[in-house]
Amino acid sequence: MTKGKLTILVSVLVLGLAGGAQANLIGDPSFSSGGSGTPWTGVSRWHDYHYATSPYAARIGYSLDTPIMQTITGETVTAGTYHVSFAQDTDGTSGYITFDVGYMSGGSFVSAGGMQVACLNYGGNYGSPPWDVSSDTIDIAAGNPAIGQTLAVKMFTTSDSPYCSYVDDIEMTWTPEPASMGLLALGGIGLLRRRRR
Ligand SMILES: [Ca+2]
Repeated sequence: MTKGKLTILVSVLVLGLAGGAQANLIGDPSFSSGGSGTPWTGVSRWHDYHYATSPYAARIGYSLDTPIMQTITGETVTAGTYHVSFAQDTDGTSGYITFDVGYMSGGSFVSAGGMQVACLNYGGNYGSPPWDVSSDTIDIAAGNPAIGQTLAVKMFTTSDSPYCSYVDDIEMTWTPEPASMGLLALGGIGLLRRRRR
């Protein structure tokens, strides 16, 4: 096999893994390790209740100052759309769960873009059913300065309830940006950002 053909083959494989295969980019998405041997950082407490197949969930509301984060080795921030979903269970009456994609710089998380979903109120049933699955998307425009950095994610809550929220079964997949109106809109945002500098 020539070097050119090998490059094409590898490129096709990489594209397939990143987009077509829709692989979950999150490491230990169900917190199966229970707090040890995990890519997650900042989890203040692991809970015994479970949502699906593994008997732990992450508590992200115990301290509003402590997000959970992980670096996704081998993946970079890439223009396109990140599709995010996760299960949540909460004792909160207000607030939001925020999920950001970005990268780590000098021990700090730098956001490239994010999404917010409402904390859902189950009136004190936190930790036990019912759980609800929330989902949204994060668009990363072609001009985003984070592109090419090693991908990391950060999740936290803005709720003022100490028990909001438990999250579990986190999934994030990536697809290329749509080649239509979306591109025009994203290009416009890029131009605006450049003008502000
Ligand atoms: Ca779990």
